[in-house]
Amino acid sequence: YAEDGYALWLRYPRLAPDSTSPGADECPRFTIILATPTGQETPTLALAQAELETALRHLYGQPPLVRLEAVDTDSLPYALRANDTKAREGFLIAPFTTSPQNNTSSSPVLRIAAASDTGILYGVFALLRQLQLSDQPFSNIAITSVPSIAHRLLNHWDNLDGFVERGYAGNSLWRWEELPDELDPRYRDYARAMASLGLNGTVLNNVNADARILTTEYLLKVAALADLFRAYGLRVYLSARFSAPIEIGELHTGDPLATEVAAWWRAKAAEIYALIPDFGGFLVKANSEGQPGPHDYGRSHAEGANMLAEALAPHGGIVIWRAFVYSPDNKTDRVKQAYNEFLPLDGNFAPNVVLQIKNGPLDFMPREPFSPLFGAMRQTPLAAELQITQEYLGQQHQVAFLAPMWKEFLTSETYTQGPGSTVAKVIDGTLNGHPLSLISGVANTGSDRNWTGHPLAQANWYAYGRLAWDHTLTSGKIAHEWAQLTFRNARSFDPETVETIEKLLLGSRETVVNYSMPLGLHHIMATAHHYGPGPWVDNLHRDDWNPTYYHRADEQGLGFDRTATGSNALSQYAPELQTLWGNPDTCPPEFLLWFHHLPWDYRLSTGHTLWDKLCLSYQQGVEEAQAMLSTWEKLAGKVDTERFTDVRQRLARQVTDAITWRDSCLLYFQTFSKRPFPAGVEPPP
Ligand code: GCW
Repeated sequence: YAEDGYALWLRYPRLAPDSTSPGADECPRFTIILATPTGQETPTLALAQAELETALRHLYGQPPLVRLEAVDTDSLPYALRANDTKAREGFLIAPFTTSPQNNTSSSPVLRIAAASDTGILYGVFALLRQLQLSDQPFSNIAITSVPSIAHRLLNHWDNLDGFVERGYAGNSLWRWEELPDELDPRYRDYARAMASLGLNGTVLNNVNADARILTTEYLLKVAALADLFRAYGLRVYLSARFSAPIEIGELHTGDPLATEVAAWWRAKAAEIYALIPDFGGFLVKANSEGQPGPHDYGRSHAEGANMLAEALAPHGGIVIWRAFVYSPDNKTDRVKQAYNEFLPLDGNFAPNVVLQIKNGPLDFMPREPFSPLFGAMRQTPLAAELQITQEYLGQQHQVAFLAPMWKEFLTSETYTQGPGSTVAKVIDGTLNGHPLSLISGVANTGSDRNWTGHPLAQANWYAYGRLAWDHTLTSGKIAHEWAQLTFRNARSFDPETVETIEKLLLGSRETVVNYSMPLGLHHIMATAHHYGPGPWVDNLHRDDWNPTYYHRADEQGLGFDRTATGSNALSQYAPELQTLWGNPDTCPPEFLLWFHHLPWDYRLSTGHTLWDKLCLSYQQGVEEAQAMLSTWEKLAGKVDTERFTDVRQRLARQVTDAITWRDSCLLYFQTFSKRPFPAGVEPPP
């Protein structure tokens, strides 16, 4: 079929016959047992069977025999037996051996067992992935897997008019004007892709929410999607606008402590659950960037969140309250505000509230240290919000594989309970003992035929899903999986092509950092659209939107002093990190200008002056971008023409963009440094 990217990582190319195969080209007919507590056919198990049949027919030329069986839950491994979402969604895949007298066929038998049907579906996708990745014979596959995090969500920033905020792959997938009567077949393909990664939740609408999504008219549309997604284990959530009782109700206030407001939300929750019994809950952006919220009534975030939580609690729903807040009047340092606003509220949130925090304290920059809230707030379940869409990393024009960035974040030490207190353990609930755990990724999907605009950006959706399931996976493993699943060709499998793509992906995010915001620089992109450089003063009304606020270049030097002599944002971290990051000589170079304002002649451990290192970093970024293009060009004839050409064109643009970044930033910063470019740096024209 056409390699237009629509099939994502679910292409199922024909594989060479399994090595257990007796004949050269003949595959044995595999038998797969799906074992659940009831052993009964359900819509989810029907999907699991259909997936196995289609996939194995493509992979081996013959569908398997699939049998349903009841399993005694007590016989499952402990990890799958616990009474929580993680255990219920886990699975076990193991070879099945019958006693010799019962063994009527010599063909291999595998058994997938789980405590829920969704667990089986996830197990089926894991098996299919494994078959395409390893040379293991079918009958040797043995995997037990349980997700690290209970709620694994995509956040769509999709508006009701079809526009996607920070979306670079076409319009929204949701055709609101057609729903609920007409169901685009693409909804199923979306849900199937989500299930293939083990993602179990989707927030359909933008956090800059339109209250109309909560009207009956729209809830019927949402219910149609939820009905379709259910069998895939995918639950629907909605972004709720805090002022909805005024905008779509008949109230004159949205005050969370007013009884009529609480009653309005209780009734709304009841209406939603009558239509969507497994509705996930509300995501709320409050008192941030002009959105309404409890502060409008002199109430706290906790009072706002708890009022909604109380409405959802009887139905089992949760409130996902965002911590992305900053004010125009914040004169000290924007990155300190969320901590200052939320830490005093720790312990005040209802048990079905989770606080959703962006990975860094600023805003999805190419590189940021982790938000200090992850270390500080111990009594509240904390969720990570990652951005899959590349708002600040070249959008759909540039390749930036984000797994290394997310791993950097997840493995960050908070030190709150000594070494090993990683951000990942905060999010999965284990460090602070929270049963509620959640992760969100801001989607990079859209109506483009290949889902993500840039063909290689599919790898970011994939990587997010895989890490949400298992945050211990390495970037290398994820890149390898994705490249192999996505670029393996029928019969003519070429491991070198896969390896080349894998390596290209793995270095790409650092390349983007190097040519755009190296050494801890941040927020120096062009205003509003956030594409390309713009470190200069812009005609903005707000200090905290002005790039000069962040880089603080002057004749003396460059960078934001966040130590005690500056904003002291550093004090929001554990003492170990304050010591490490507080001294420019021990601060890792990648955070240097995040935490320090340093003289142009400051000498780094590499022996370079700050100015020279800055120039060399931008130059390195350009050279790396050029190398990505030439690496890709070597794949001519090895990758299908459609995807080859598409990626080549985008990489060529990425080189031009990298040069623009380097030239703009260096010429601009040179007006302060007044120093020449070091050898090896091509002078900008
Ligand atoms: O990064 C900024 C984006 C806004 C976004 C906001 C947020 C949804 O530029 O487009 O709004 O963050 O995360 O709320």
